[in-house]
Amino acid sequence: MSVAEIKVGIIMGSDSDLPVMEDAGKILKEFGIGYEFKILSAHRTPDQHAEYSKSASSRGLKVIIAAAGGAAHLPGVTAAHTTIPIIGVPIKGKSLEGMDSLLSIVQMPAGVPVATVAINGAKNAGLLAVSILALSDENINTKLKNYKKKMETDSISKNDGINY
Ligand code: RP5
Repeated sequence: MSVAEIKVGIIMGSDSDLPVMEDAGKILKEFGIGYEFKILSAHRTPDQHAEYSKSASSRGLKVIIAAAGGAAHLPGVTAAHTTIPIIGVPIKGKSLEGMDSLLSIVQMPAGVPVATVAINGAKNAGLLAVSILALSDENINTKLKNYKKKMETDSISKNDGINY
């Protein structure tokens, strides 16, 4: 896939975040949306991360999903560098059940928003990126409507066979 077709950047602080973040990629793939995975850390690779965030818009990215665990500064610092919508995914680490990541990401100062999903909420991060892109793409919008319709149908059908 060419760089021009990539609409969503999925960045994360460590390769240890990958098993969770693969779900975001799966959703984007399902909707036929181009994406890229990058390991970038606000702490370990600050220059590379800043360069990525500052150049994201000019490279054609429309949304960035940023995941981090612990002192999870990656989504917020990304938002500081760009006007592209940032979706933050708090990663559940080895301690504190992911509450450290959640609070680090969700408590942004006024003026620098990050749309924070649930702890390990990579699937919803992918779907939120789809929703943002659907605003300006009728094809994606139709697919999203169909996705929701199927979810509704599947949920209703779970009542079949329940007799109590
Ligand atoms: C964060 O530190 C990463 O996003 C990861 O969730 C956490 C631990 O990283 P590793 O020590 O596993 O590389 O920056």
